[in-house]
Amino acid sequence: MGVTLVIPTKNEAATLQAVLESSMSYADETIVVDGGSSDGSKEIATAFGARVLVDSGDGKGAGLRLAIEEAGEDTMVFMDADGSHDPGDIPRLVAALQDRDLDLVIGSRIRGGSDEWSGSFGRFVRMMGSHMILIAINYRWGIRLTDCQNGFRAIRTDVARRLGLKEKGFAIEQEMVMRCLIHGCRVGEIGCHEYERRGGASKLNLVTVWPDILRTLIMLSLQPRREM
Ligand SMILES: Nc1nc2c(ncn2[C@@H]2O[C@H](COP(=O)(O)OP(=O)(O)OP(=O)(O)O)[C@@H](O)[C@H]2O)c(=O)[nH]1
Ligand SMILES: [Mg+2]
Repeated sequence: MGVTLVIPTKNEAATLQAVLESSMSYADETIVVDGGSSDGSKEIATAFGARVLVDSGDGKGAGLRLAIEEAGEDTMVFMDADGSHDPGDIPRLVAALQDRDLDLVIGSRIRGGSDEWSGSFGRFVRMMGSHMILIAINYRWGIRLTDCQNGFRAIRTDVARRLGLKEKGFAIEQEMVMRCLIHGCRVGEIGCHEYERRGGASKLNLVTVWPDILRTLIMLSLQPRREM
């Protein structure tokens, strides 16, 4: 399987070079999809030979959707630019897709552990919120996932294109899982460890992200199962 690695990036100059150095050898094509960085991230990506796409600036979801349209290989792996993920897990994600005949494989932080889910009240709230969403998805579709929000994941490109993703922001991750389930696609997971971001600043706004996620959850939960 050919692999397109997609790295959504917004002002990640502090970490992008190291992320590219350690990950590009696992992919046949590397796309850095940039959300209007002003810190030289785009230039770093170009210098490293990545294909650079510039999204509409509406958020991470807009970036991933552009990369899905543009990917040249039959498998896509999404990985953040902040050093939170171990590029050595890329072949494991792709192998799970192939060996277990799955359409989407999520890197589960419950199975692999996370350095970002404990240590402060804000992190605890974030972890609890993620679990509530997860429980709702598991209940609605009768499955047993342990993580539906991690951005580190692999999906078959043709499936990703047919999902009709619409989210522009951070709700894209849940939307991808839920639309896969609506269409009867096979969703699985493997354990992947999540590290603290290695530098730069978080782009996640905890106040604005939850309404988006809840809206997506309610809207998609009401949709019947249907063919793609
Ligand atoms: N293309 C694009 N990428 C984005 C945008 N917003 C965030 N990203 C990238 O999406 C990835 C995830 O964003 P983060 O800020 O790390 O979000 P997070 O992992 O939930 O938050 P932290 O745990 O604090 O790191 C990072 O690689 C960001 O640079 C955007 O608008 N467009
Ligand atoms: Mg991050």
